This record gives sequence, structure tokens and C-alpha cells, in this order.
Amino acid sequence: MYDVTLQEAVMPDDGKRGFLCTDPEVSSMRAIPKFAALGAALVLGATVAPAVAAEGMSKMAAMPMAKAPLTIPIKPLNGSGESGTATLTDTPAGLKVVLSIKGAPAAPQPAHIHKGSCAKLDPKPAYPLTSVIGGKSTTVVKGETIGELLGKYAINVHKSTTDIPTYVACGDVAKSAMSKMKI
Ligand SMILES: [Cu+2]
Repeated sequence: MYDVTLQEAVMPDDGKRGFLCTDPEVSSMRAIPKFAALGAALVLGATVAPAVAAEGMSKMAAMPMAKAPLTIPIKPLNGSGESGTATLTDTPAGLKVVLSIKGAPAAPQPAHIHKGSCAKLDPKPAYPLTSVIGGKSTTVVKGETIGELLGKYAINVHKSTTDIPTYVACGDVAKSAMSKMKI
């Protein structure tokens, strides 16, 4: 577009390398519209941005109430003394599952979403969750929603990586669990 000839040059004063424009007309005249256009784009960007933000806000306000997080209690099993909560949130990336367990060891404890309920659990994991370490675990399960899991799935925590068969905590993905929970 611009017929600008650039020439590498060593500045005599400090020895730093730089680029010099060899055509005085190009540097003084033709280069100006380019910067003027850039300035206009910046001004335009500044005025457009709030409009985009406002649109985003209205979209958020229009989201259904199902987007509200669901917190379920995680109850101890087999005398583990481990209990806490699982907070499920529908996000654009998938179902976010955050486990917060008290009395958990520092060593990793495998955790999953299983089909069924804590009382009658399908032993085969439906979705793996990030192992609980020090009582904490956060996972985003792609392609899942609270609505899909509600009343049909449970979240369980296993004793250790070497003792998977022993369950230490479990919580049913159910809305009724919320009312039983002490916040
Ligand atoms: Cu499991």
C-alpha cells in the first residue's frame, strides 16, 4: 500500500539500531493519514465498547433462574468424618462442580459424578471430577447441566487413589437437599 522504503540505520548518538524512512515526502505526508485513521479507530472503539457492555448486561439479565448455582450437602460415609458441600453452576464452558470437604486428608481422593443416588449408586463413574486435595476440588464437566443431573446423579468421594472401593463421602444431586442444609 505505502511505498515506504525502510533502511536499517545505526544512530550515531547512542549506537542503537533503528529504522529511518528514506523518503521525506513519505514520512511527513503519507504516514499521517495512517495515524489519523488509527486515532479515529480508537475514538470509535471507545464509543462502541459501552454499547457492547450494555448488550452483554441485558443478555445476563435475560438468563433463566436455572442458572443459579445449586449447593448440595456432601455427607460422610463409612465413619470418614468427611463432610461438606458441592456447588454446581451452569457455565458456558459446562457444569462447574466445586467440592469443599472438611476433614479430608492432604492426599488426593478421587471424586466422581455417578448415576443413581448415594443410597443406590451405579459403581461405574459417569464423569470424573478433579481429585479432592485438602478438601478442595474444582472441575468443569463439558456438555452437562444441573438440569440433566438433577434427581438422577450423585457425587461421591473415594478414600484414596489406592483405596477406590471405599467411599468416604457422598451427596445426591437434588434440590430437596438444599432445604435440609444448614447454611
Ligand atoms: Cu466415584
